[in-house]
Amino acid sequence: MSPTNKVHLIDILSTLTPPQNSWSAHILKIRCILNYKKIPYTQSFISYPDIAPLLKSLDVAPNKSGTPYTLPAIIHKDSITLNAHGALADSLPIALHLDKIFPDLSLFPSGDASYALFLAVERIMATFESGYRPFIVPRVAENLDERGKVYFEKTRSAALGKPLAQVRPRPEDTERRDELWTIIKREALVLIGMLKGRESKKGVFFEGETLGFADILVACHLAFIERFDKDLFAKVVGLEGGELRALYEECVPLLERQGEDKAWDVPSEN
Ligand SMILES: N[C@@H](CCC(=O)N[C@@H](CS)C(=O)NCC(=O)O)C(=O)O
Repeated sequence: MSPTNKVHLIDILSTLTPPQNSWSAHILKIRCILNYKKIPYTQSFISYPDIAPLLKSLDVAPNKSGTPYTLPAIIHKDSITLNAHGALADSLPIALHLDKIFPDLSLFPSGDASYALFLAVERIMATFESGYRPFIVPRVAENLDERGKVYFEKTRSAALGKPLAQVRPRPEDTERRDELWTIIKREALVLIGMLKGRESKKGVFFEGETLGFADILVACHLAFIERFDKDLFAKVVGLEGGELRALYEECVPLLERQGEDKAWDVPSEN
């Protein structure tokens, strides 16, 4: 199959300045894939409260757990037949789909071994994220459009059981800060050990000189931190010999390159 029409990527609206305006680690994964494989794409940025109405209108199946309707989503009628709109949500299914339809520059350079590596790194990133989230999530709200901010504060405060503004540890709360930093550092050091590899290892990526989906995943989490907390970002990428910084810097063009803007109509909830 050789798809001809462009893939459309739906991203979340924010007040961040392009080209650093894509910020969600989940959505950045798909942006990186589109950019890495040089897949022609269009993009639109929509406000948080419009995500569910839009995905419902596109007949996207709700997620089996967690928030039912989430971004990223792509629309590509040439290759997606799950619904009449050619829409697909959830970053891993989207990544696997794009890798199948656009096989050049595989996301899994060593095949099954790369996929296993990705799953292991994803597990590490989940714990790493539990350490950095309290620093970052309150800052997301501060950088959303007005409707997005109201929605985000309401849903996240309800999920966390306290006002979002109280989630970020205050500068004087050194005990909580140290506790979270211990988690971040412990997980980052595992990644760094993997990136350093054995004595003979060359290249900044897990598998050496060839990028894979595990590298993209790490770069996207680092970008999420970078967008909202430059000090924490500097502390993380400064660990050891700067292995995480080197990986991140190689991925910056993939994180920043933009598709062609294309407005996408969003239905109202009622
Ligand atoms: N498992 C999903 C998670 C995606 C996710 O959590 N997306 C968030 C933005 S980062 C979202 O769209 N949330 C919608 C909402 O909170 O209403 C994936 O990997 O795509």
